[in-house]
Amino acid sequence: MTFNPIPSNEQYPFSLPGLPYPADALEPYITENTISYHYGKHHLAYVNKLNELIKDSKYEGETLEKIIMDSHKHAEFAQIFNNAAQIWNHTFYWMSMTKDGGGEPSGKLAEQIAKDFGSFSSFKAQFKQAAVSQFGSGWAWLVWDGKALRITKTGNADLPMVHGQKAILTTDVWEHAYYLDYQNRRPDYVDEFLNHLVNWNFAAQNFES
Ligand code: MN3
Repeated sequence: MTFNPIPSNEQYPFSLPGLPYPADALEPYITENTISYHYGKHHLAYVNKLNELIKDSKYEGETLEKIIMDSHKHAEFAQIFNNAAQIWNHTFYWMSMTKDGGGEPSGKLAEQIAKDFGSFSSFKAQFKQAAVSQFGSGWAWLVWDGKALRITKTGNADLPMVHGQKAILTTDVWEHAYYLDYQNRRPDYVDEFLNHLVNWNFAAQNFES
C-alpha cells in the first residue's frame, strides 16, 4: 500500500484527512480521549483556520505543499504557514503510528539506520533525546538530508521540507499530544511511541520513495 499523507492535488477548501485507524487503535499508549481532542479538535482547528485565512488570497488555488513552501518565506504569512504546516505535520504523525507498531525496521531502512547511527538502539536513544530536549512545543523527526539519515527537532510548526529534508518519521511533542495520558512525563510518551507505536512500514515507504 502506498501512503500519501496529503492528497497532492488538494486545494482550498482543505478537509480533515481521515485517521488511518480507529480512534482507540493506539490504546493503551495513546488513548481515544487524547485522539478525540488531538485529531478531532486540534487538527481540525488547523484545517478550519487555514481555510479561513486563505479564502480570497493568492493561496486559494494552491496545494498544501506549495502554500507551506511559499508562506515560509514571508513573515507576513506566518499564520498561514503555521496552520498549513500543522495540517501536514499532524497527517504525517498519524501515519507514523500504527496499532501493534514499534519493533524494528527491516530492509534498506534498517541498513541505512545501522550505517548512519551505528545501531538501532543508538538511533532510538538519539531520537528520544531529540524529542525530550525540544524546549516547548515542536516535533522530533527522522529525515533524509540527501546523503544520510539524520535526527532533527523543530519548534512549533516548523518542518523538514522547508529545510530541504525529506521526512521519514515524526513524533509530536506539543503537550496536547501527551498531557492527558502522561501529564508532564514526555520521556515516557516517547518511550511508548518508539516501543509500541512506530509504523516502520510507513517510514520504509518514505525512505524508499
Ligand atoms: Mn499536535
